[in-house]
Amino acid sequence: MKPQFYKGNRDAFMEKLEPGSLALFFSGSPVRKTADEDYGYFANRNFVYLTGMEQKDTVLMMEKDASGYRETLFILPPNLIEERWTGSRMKPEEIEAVSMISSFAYKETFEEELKKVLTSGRIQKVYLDIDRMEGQVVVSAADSMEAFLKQEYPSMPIENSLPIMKMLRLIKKPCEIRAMEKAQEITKAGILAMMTHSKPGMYEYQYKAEYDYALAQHGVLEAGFPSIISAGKNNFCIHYYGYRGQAMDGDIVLNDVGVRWDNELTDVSRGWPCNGKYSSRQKLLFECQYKTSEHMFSMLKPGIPMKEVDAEIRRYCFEQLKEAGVCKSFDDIGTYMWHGGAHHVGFDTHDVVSARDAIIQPGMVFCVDIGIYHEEWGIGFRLEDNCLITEDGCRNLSKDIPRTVEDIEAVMN
Ligand SMILES: [Mn+2]
Repeated sequence: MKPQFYKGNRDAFMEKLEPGSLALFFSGSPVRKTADEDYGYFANRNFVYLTGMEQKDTVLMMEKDASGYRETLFILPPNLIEERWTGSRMKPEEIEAVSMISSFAYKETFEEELKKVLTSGRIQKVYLDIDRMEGQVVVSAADSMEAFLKQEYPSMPIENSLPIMKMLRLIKKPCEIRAMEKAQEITKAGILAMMTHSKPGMYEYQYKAEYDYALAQHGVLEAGFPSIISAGKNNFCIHYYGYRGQAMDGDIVLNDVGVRWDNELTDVSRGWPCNGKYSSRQKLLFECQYKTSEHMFSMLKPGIPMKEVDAEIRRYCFEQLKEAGVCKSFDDIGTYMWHGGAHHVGFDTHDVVSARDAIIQPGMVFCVDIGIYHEEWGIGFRLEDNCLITEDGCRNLSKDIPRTVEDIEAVMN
């Protein structure tokens, strides 16, 4: 992504604020795993969306007044000893090249600067990016800052930036779509590697190894999110991460995987027979999925309420299952359809956007995910693609990843 993208995101965010507002965004810090080992560090996505950089312990401060806004990035200072162990820290000129931020200060001065700004009389409210989940254990930097401000500046109103960020992230820009298209190509390589190596007796971890290997060959060193790769009965666990099961002759192998490229994700699912040939029952259910998916792609366009997407998937898929003689009454559809499938994709797999009551608009990207689970027959799979809404319809971004019985059998044999 070009630095103009990140600068544009900051402009768009600050546009929504009134003069007298101060906004703080934190990249976050690594979380300790054990002893002197941390979990893999993952920068806060809203921070990345605004800056394009992922360095830990960094703070973006933006202040709006009547004439516009000014910004400062508080970064870690150079530290030769630390950098010898953990690698070099980004220098201001390197950060400017990715973010177009040109005003810097060292992190150790942040509290002092914050105090100066908050006591200047210019600030009427502070925006923090607060995104808590129920039962959350780890306290984010924004959470800590909220507690600090409530303690030290109890009369200072605090607002949440998250609703604005969710609105901005909802509509994808052309450069985001290009990154997603590249991510789709690599996702395809990963899924094809699993399909073409597939054979009865293969373990789920061997499929996963094929996927990870194919990604690494394209410079993607980590799957976009924890890969779901399951076989046979394990397909009935929707978020399965066991990897120890074995695909036996006649089993379906199911993947639900993604790739992150330039911060944009994919989220694609396919289910194929490990022996390369769908049985008649597998084919019957697969056709119901496929027809439902095609139906959705034919009807999705700007103007439709988002909540109708899942409802229509359910209704249409029921019709297919009824015609196939699998499900007689709509009341029983829950026996075979266990989940909806219209979550947005972007900087996150389950993208943090406000879409609950949204009307479908050009630039949205969401999953069309049709899952059918027939426990009695031992067949469970889903067909999940990524749909970009265009001016007059939509485009299936993952259409080149084999998605019909014929295409899947052709690549496997
Ligand atoms: Mn998925």
